[in-house]
Amino acid sequence: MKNLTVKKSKACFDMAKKFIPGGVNSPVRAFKAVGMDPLFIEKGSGAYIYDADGHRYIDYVLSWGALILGHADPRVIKPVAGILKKGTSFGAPTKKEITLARLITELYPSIEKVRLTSSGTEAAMSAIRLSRGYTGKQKIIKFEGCYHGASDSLLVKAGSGAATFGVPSSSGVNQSFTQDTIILPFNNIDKVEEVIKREKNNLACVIVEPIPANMGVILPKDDFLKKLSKVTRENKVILIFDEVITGFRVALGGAQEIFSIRPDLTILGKILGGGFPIAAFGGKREIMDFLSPDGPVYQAGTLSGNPVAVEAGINTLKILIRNNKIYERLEALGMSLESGLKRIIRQTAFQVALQRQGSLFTLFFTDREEVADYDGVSRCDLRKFARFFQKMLSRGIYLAPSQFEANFISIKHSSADIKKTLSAVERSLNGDR
Ligand code: HOZ
Repeated sequence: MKNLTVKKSKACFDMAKKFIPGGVNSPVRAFKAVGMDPLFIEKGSGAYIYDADGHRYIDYVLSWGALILGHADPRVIKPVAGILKKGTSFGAPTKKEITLARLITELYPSIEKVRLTSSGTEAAMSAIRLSRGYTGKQKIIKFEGCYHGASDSLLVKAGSGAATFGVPSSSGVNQSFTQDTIILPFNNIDKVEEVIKREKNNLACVIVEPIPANMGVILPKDDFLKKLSKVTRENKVILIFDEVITGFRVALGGAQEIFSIRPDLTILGKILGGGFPIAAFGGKREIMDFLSPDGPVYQAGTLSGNPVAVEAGINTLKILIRNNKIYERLEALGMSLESGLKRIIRQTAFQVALQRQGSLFTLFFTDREEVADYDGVSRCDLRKFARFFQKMLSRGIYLAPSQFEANFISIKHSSADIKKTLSAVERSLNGDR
């Protein structure tokens, strides 16, 4: 294994730490969980990113899943360049917002009306407020290890960076903000049913990542989601699917398409903006009409629905809609990665478990056959994960720098990229030969 020369990245990081807390604008990027300094990225093209020292990597982070078409797809970038000349933000409505809203409602039958925001955090926070305003009830249920952005009432036992740094419940969040958040283990439907029936008169909503991907990829068991949908409906509790990661990723219509479930509200982001900052929340008309200016629940944003991100979003969705083979191709790439990894795991008898849904996957460093919840992820060998990550990086493979995150494949990844990745996995698991 060759050591990476990362002098320029290191110099950038030293400088960044002087002006930016921890040197980064989002914690998990700091690479702390994998015991090294972060790479500074110069550019991306297709399935690859290039660091400040000129190394090329096959990228499985893809801006945390946003870039399903790969980096700098000209079909997204060129029209955006055209839009930029006409102005970047007006703080007033534009026609293309209607186009994007309509596309979303066509792809997600559960969404009759939708509002655009600039980040998933805002969208999730607003969906919670809307649920409370609509039902007149206070409490919410979220699942341990699921992550719905960094707003106060949702930053309890959260996944992603919060779990990575061992502070799943952040300091600085008043207890009064979280006392109405009930935390339950994912995949345990008996517990969920018991609590919903008991708390139904106080419970505004249940928020869930239908396929959690912020504690690594966890697959919902049997009919966990179907039963969750039934028990929320029967007890007049709003069901919110956070599909920021799974939306347009596991299928064009997200996890709700795969499981044939219509949640009351849905949160979208990442792919929706094609690499630009945008997110959305939407759902049943009668709930969405509770939003200001028609209803009493306030929600707003200066850059919400800005023309640049909207243009990127429209073009990304149109490409996904027109090319119905894209999801077949992503599944084929995911499948070839899975079968290769499983062969290596069998041959080497290494204690790792692969979990995958389409182009979304995680390798868990565990002796268990499957990981079904946050407790299972917490038992993984984080030191082994960190060593594996470092070895993969030195072999030109850029994976998510935390056991508590997912990896992503884009349509620009080729069979040769998958082959190279598998060879790097084999050598990294086996140590250096
Ligand atoms: N919360 C994101 C991953 N699930 C990380 C965002 C970032 O660091 O860019």
